[in-house]
Amino acid sequence: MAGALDAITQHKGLLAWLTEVVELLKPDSVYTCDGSEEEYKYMCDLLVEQGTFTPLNQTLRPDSFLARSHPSDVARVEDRTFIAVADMNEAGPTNNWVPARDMKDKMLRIFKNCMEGRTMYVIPFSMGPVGSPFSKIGIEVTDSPYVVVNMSIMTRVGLPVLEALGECGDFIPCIHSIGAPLAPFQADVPWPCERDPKHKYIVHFQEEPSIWSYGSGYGGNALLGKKCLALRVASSMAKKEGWLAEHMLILGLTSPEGKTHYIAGAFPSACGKTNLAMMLPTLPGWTVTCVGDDIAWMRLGEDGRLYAMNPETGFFGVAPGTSYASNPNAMESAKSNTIFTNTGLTDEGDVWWEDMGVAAPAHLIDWEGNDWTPEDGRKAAHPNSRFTAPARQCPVIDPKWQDPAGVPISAFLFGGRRASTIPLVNQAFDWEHGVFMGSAAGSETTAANLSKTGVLRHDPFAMLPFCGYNMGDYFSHWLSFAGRTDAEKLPKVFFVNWFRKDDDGKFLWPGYGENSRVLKWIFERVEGTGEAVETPIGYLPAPGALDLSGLDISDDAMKQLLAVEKEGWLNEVDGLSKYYDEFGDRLPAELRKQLAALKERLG
Ligand code: GTP
Ligand code: SPV
Ligand code: MN
Repeated sequence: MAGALDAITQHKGLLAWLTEVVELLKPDSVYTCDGSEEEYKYMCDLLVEQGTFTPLNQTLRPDSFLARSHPSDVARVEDRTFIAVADMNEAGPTNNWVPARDMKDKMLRIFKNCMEGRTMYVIPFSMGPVGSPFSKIGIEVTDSPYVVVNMSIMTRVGLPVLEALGECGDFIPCIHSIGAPLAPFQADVPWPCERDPKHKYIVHFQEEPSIWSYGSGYGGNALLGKKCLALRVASSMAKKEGWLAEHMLILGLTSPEGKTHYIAGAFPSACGKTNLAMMLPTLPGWTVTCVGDDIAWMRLGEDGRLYAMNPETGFFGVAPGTSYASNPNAMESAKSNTIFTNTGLTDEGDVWWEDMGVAAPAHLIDWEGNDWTPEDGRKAAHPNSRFTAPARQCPVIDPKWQDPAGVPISAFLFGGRRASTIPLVNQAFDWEHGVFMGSAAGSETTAANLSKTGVLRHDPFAMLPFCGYNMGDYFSHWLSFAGRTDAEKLPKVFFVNWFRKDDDGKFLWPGYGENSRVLKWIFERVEGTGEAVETPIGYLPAPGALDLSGLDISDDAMKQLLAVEKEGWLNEVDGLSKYYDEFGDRLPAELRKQLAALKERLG
């Protein structure tokens, strides 16, 4: 356990970097994580002692804990997230660009002495199976034990990673601080962090690469393997190396005949990835297995197909809305060994959140630590409250979920929250049209980031907050796959929308397990058996092609869900045309061509 690092690794680069970091951050002590079970328990005990963790009822929720964050620190901070490179055009119009050199100077000032009075934890972690040539190793230093235990669930942590690194392997330095040094004898608080939003920084030095995150202890701001490394840094490496790092779930869909196709889907934050990734199909005989719920790393295999792997080992899932009715496999995954953050706490010592499928208790402690009763009208759980659960606990985890080679992808889904216009499902004519569809994606914003919720924004490929380089170049990168393999080996592309609403603001489609009906049609399209009609926007299910057996839904609702509304689509075209302007000459000509062709088809 907490051994001196030079007794554990002979990696000179790592030791030199850590010496520099300690000099800069001035922690009281340094602890290197070995990734053992004893260590995890020790850290949980420490968090209980410090008041960050409340142990949950051992019978109801074994080996699980609740953390309440500071109310200023409840989600990702997109406007404090930066891409630091020399040339602004390499970050592109969708990122907050900062000149790398200036930002490095600033970071060196801000991080100076920021760990005084605290322990610095060194977390060696691997995104992807330890030792696989496709995995990436990071070393996160952090002053948050909460981050240590969450990283232990979400990634592969500890000595095996240092072993794989050897004496000269590459690693991505990740520096994290909550930005709350402790003076001698100063009492700590349960969730120390920088409270002024303008003093938080999530910075990616893409040219090195390295990650510097200051001020927040929450989710993607602080668990640096996830959005920072596995998406922003990895997407930029992937562009150079010819692969893809995407904000996508990966699922296996098996037909009653026993045939499996793997599907990857990109939906923006809090738009249904975890739910789809482990859904329980309502259609008899169909099964879904989960490879991953948030991030997919993909590369072309020797056979010319795209293979996807999940670089993570856990789920950091949205709690509200998760119930045995909507997502039983998530409920089972979070039954034990789980960290809950910002949910309610019942008098029995279990967690509770809105739409958990359990009646609200007469009294509980809400996410801010206050007494709560149903009459209060406030939410008991924060809308972005989360569970951190080990993927291995998912009852439908796919047998190949840790296979370093990944799984072959047959179909891509793009989507988002769209109350109008966008139909339930729609298939692209070909790869280029599919890339166009991905680029055209948009969604109403959610509580997963600190900005305003419910605002419609463009979110190409659900990567708006996560693409670590110029989005125009990203589009070109996606298009380039057509020239690198046979067209028929590339996944078929579909656009889905579970969030269409009627005039009263109610969802038209039941969603969740019923989405299996849409997956079945997609499976059949991949197999070449599903019936479709050609429309100006793509292929839609032919009448009767969508299996609605046993589903109580009106003809009128289905008509709306599968309509191609000319007015709405012309609006989309206009909006997209203006959006494309932002990319200037970095926008691939192919996408303009696709947009013009869509406009023409709409007539
Ligand atoms: P991140 O972890 O932020 O990337 O989110 P995610 O894309 O994994 O979203 P998740 O599956 O956690 O769903 C977010 C919210 O959308 C939850 O409150 C779900 O209940 C709700 N949701 C998910 N799927 C559906 C669906 O098919 N229909 C409807 N109406 N709501 C859904
Ligand atoms: C998201 O916001 O897309 C998440 C949650 O998956 S977080 O890890 O906080 O980024
Ligand atoms: Mn996500």
